[in-house]
Amino acid sequence: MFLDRVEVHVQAGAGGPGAVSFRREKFIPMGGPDGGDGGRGGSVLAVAKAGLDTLSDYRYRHHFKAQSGTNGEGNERHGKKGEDLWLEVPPGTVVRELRSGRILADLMAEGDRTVLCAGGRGGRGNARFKGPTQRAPRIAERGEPGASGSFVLELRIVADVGLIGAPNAGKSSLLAALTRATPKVADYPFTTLHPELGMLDEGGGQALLADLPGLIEGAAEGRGLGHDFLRHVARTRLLLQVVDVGTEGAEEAERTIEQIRAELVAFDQELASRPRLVFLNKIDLTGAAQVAAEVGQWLEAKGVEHLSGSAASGQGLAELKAQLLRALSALPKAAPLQVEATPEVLATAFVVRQDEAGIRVIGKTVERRVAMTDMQNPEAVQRLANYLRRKGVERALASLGVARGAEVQVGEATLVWRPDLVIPRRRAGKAAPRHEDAAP
Ligand SMILES: Nc1nc2c(ncn2[C@@H]2O[C@H](COP(=O)(O)OP(=O)(O)OP(=O)(O)O)[C@@H](O)[C@H]2O)c(=O)[nH]1
Ligand SMILES: [Mg+2]
Repeated sequence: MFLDRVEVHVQAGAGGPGAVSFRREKFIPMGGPDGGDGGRGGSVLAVAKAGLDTLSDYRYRHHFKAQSGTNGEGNERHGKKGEDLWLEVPPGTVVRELRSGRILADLMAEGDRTVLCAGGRGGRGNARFKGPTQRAPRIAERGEPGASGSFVLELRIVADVGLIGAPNAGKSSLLAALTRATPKVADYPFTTLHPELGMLDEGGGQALLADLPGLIEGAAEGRGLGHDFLRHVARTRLLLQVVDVGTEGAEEAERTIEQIRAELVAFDQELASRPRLVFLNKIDLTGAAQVAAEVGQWLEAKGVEHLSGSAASGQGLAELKAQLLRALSALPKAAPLQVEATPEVLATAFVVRQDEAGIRVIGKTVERRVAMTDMQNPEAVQRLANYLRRKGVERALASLGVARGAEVQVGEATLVWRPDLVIPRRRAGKAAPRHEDAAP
């Protein structure tokens, strides 16, 4: 079942409490403090996973909670980290804060990920409170509570080609003929109830095609089924308008072409300039070739690119495939939506992306913070590292398996990923085991 908008309520794990404990040795009744830190709570993250094309996993389950960290123990044993919880979503999922509706992240490409709620820091054990005046501290911290929040996940399909047209034009038939998808095809309007994807794979070229429900006059105002799905059109690079010239006369077909276009533009002005290719379909039917020729001339005069053929007989499809791939190769990839960060949501306002160009952290605030850091100053770099850790950037990177020494692009800057840099140093002189929950 297709589902393209869900609410989720998310709770990150709490940090475990630090321990109060003293070393016990023979003949020494009370040794020094040795209580370890609590483990960090698990975070809740969202990641775009290829192959998913609906949010239906979230139909019945809306509440998600990551594991808490466990208690620190004596002998400087630190608690275990809570496990992170991953919400897998289809590429093209936009994450919004429920209350404000603000966009936190646009997980457009496979593997894009963001932290929804960061796990709490583990409490420090008493071993860390030892000082010149306090030889036997009996205090330890409790763990920090995990962050919680409510979000809207909204799918906006990212496809290369959007198939649009009136009901019954043959959009689903064409998707089936061009790809391995098996959409429902039937001789009545509104057969397709939700977008369906198919991959066109031809001579080394690839394109993701989205078959959309039929559009009728008034769709932009909510008539028919099309309205809910018009926003999926918005993220396609090329529109393939399918027209039935087998059962419609030339004049009728021309009117339909205009009408569908008017609906798109009424929904989103920007779609007026979206590249468009018209496919005059059902040319196998009697008299259709004549109608196609007439409509073709009319389109020619308007400077609209067009082809004719038949989804049923396969006529003209090789040309259509070639033309689609050629047109796409000249078009830029769709850009992600702008993050609408505010002070309350800054913590989650970034996306980590890994592609041919490398690893990139995208997010206004994070980028600004990096740009403002004086990289020559070790203290400033340390502060930046702490910030990145607090905001969950470090976890998102670690979850990608980013190797030590790898380069990470943040805005204009290139950072060298060194996980140990972000761990604040312990008090000088004491060689304590390194632990991720250590804090100054
Ligand atoms: N003769 C002929 N029939 C076709 C062709 N393409 C589609 N059809 C028929 O037209 C009818 C509608 O086809 P669909 O592919 O379901 O049309 P659609 O545009 O997806 O329709 P909706 O999903 O309802 O908007 C079916 O009966 C198809 O068999 C074609 O090239 N030639
Ligand atoms: Mg259909």
